[in-house]
Amino acid sequence: MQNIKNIAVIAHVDHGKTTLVDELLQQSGTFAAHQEVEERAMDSDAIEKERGITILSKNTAITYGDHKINIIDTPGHADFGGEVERVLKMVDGVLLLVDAQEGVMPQTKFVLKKAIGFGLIPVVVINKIDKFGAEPDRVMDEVFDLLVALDANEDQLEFPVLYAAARDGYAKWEMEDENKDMTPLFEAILEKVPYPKGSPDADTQAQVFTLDSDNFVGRIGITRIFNGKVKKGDEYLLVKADGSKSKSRVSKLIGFKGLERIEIEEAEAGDIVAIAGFSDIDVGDSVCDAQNPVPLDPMHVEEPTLSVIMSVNDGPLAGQEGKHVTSNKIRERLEKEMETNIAMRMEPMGDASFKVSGRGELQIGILAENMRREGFEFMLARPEVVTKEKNGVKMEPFEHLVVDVPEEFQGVAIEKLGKRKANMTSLNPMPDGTVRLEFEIPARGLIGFRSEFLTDTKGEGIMNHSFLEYRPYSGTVESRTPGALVSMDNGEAVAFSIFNLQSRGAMFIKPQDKVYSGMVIGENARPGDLDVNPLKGKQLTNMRTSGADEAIKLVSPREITLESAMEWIEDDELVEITPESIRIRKKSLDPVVRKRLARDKKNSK
Ligand SMILES: Nc1nc2c(ncn2[C@@H]2O[C@H](COP(=O)(O)OP(=O)(O)OP(=O)(O)O)[C@@H](O)[C@H]2O)c(=O)[nH]1
Ligand SMILES: [Mg+2]
Repeated sequence: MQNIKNIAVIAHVDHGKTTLVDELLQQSGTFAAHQEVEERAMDSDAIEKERGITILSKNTAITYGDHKINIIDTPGHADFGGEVERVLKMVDGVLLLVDAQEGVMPQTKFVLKKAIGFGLIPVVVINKIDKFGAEPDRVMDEVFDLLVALDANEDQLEFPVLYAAARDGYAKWEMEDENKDMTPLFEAILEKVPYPKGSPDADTQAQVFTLDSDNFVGRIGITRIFNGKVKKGDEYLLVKADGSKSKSRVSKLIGFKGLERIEIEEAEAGDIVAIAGFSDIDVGDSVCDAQNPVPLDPMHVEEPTLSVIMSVNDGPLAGQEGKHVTSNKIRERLEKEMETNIAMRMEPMGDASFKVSGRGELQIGILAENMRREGFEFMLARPEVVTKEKNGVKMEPFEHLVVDVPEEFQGVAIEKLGKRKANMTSLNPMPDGTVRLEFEIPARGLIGFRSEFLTDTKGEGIMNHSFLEYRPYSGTVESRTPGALVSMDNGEAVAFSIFNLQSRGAMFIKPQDKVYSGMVIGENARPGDLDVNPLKGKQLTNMRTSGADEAIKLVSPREITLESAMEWIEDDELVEITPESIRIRKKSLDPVVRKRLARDKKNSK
């Protein structure tokens, strides 16, 4: 058997996972001397590059001495926790990175809890020790306390700790040691991560944890082989989560080496390889010996906590900017997504709409963003939490929330979160002069909170949250206070009228933007909606010079992103998404119907 180590790199968002993998690739000499490699090479997807975050976990392999190390880089954002969960089943060890200044954050807890649950011993890497304000000792204590709180066993509590600056390319056993290179971390992996169990002589058992596709061979399943061998050309049985089986031959077997993929003839227990030849291969499927199939447990990841209704765009501007606009197209695309994304769900709701559920607004937002880039047009309603019934009690998801704010904003943060049913669990001054507040809050209370929080803290507050558990329903929580400025006409917005409306609130549109009756064109500074006319030009009698319009000073409109719009809207509003635009509209475009609904709502309160 080869000497193999399989590890996943896990952490809270931005604590340096992908950067660390870069360095491990570089310093193991996996790249050829002349090879040009981009920064954060593993973040290969377009949206990942743009946003500087990892969305999908990805694997690579390096050679170190006589060992092969398979490394899986995972996403740190809470919404992609499902990715991390399924990856943890595929590895025999984890590198847990913790930012030496930020310390233990909500997603550190979430991923470590899962890793501990799988019995893995973490190699803890306190990263970014170069940072001003780094406090490695404090952070080390936080990690230890967390492990105790998570009921780690004795072996797990003896976890090894290294201190690193991934970006600067070094890791070391003691803070006093010299800053050299990654050798100590490579040693830690070889010494502390167990070898894979399983035997190459047993019957084949492998499991798919990610999908990929190749123009020549079609669908590819990236699998961890737990037992036996996988050989190119041989026949295997594919067993799905629902028990259905199909036989097929491996048409191509692909191994990993750095950022490259190489065709191989055979791989054995302990390794991670990509398999082609099974046309309907999916995440969680087992690839088994054809004569003596023993499938592995299908994967279970935590259920989605947030859902939104996606529907066909039926607004007056529908079909002008997108290629795929019908409900059939949308359904096909969503079905395709659900095959590979086991942390998401989709349910057709009739009347050309679908309920899409995921872990959070970002996860659903990324799917929506991918769809609009592919030419889709559709609408999204306000996100709702997924409630459950347990012993006759209605339960809702709660989140662990950490906010870091400059001291002067502590009061307003606590007050606003109180209204959203948050319960403060700790308050700690941080070395950089900010205060760290921790809360437990119903996920519902967080919908739409981010933009309000950023305004309240003048952009200086930082918030992070991740799923805690389901708890009994906590009653009504407050939502957006300001109303909407709603267009009462169809056409192109005029600078002069936008200028006049500016004093009413924050505008979302600029001159010449297409608007329609019932479209939300700004945020009313006061509660309640206001119908306004963004098309009104200047009266001729007032016209002095022809260039006067250009002299009007317009405040630049508030930028609406897909996620900020999803956060902002209320129950009676929708986000309209096309490849070119993101608009907000009222569900009902008819002003008379809207008035009646608003009156009914008021009366029912
Ligand atoms: N000061 C300092 N910055 C670092 C270090 N390592 C990484 N960074 C920076 O931290 C930021 C985030 O790094 P990434 O490697 O993308 O973090 P990540 O954990 O992969 O992030 P996600 O995948 O989105 O969860 C980047 O701007 C890095 O340059 C370090 O050792 N010191
Ligand atoms: Mg990353």
